[in-house]
Amino acid sequence: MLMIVSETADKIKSMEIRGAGRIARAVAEALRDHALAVPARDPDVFRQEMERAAAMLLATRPTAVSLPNAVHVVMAGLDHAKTAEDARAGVVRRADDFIRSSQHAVEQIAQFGASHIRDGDTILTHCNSEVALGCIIEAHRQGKEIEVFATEVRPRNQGLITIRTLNDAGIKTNFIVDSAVRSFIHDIDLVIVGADAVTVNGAVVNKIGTAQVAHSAREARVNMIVAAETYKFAPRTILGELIRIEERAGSEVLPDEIARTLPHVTVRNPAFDVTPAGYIDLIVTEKGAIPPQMAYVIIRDYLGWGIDEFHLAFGPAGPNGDE
Ligand code: RUB
Repeated sequence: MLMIVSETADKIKSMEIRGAGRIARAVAEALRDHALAVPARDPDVFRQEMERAAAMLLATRPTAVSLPNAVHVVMAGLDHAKTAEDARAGVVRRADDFIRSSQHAVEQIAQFGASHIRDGDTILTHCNSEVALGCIIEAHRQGKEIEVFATEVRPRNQGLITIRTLNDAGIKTNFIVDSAVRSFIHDIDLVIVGADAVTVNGAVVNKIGTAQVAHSAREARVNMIVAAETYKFAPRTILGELIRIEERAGSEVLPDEIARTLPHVTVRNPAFDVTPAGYIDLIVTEKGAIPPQMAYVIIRDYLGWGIDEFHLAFGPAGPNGDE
């Protein structure tokens, strides 16, 4: 019964499906297809089946907050349903709405983001972000003469996907190793990256190396913008919850046969890092561009989490019991 869901879960774990936006849409699709496949007529049994599927998807990768946000949005289709048919219809409708609005958000951000790119700009991007690339490609489509520097993105080489996409769009692109960012930063007019999570204090969690790129950009006074749909903002950071940074197998960095010969060496392989709000000029969302310090407003107004829910969930003392 969980076939569809476990296939999607495996693809997310193996990174066949990757990138925070694509992961979110795949999860919504899997929950929708699962809802349609579950024969349950009893609403409680149907709910349990859906909760099992949601748990399986949530356990795939820990960092991209678009995943739990998509699950939350779709599973809300079960609320107030008196019959399994109502619950099924609620899940399907919410999943379809989520997928549609996610695609619309990507297009909208491309428009807003492109307006921050000037004719003649040289742009640096890191990793492979659908929305960041959307901004760059839209600027090119508008006829702006642009050039891109794209990093390799060790250890998984997502930069290869990026340069293929840029090449296919006919955009002049330079491919560099991650450690060359500092050497080229004075040739760059604007840095654009995506996000896996944006916390309530405006910090951005994105592919490992983003924080180093941001540091170089700040030192060279190059602006850095982050392209992120509102469902990449992390509501639970209001409650003090931290974003978990995924640490992946050391074999992605150093082959096991070499690692075995080095018993005193431990390979560390965090997949993401945190760029503080102070290094980011703007976050471009589908609702418009905001300074990172306004992240709380997005969480409250567009994800429906505010200080009231915080009090409802934990009482005025907050999650740790401190006033
Ligand atoms: C992908 C990554 C991307 C964000 C945003 O990491 O860090 O920059 O997910 O991507 P991984 P998008 O390859 O480990 O999933 O804009 O496509 O959602």
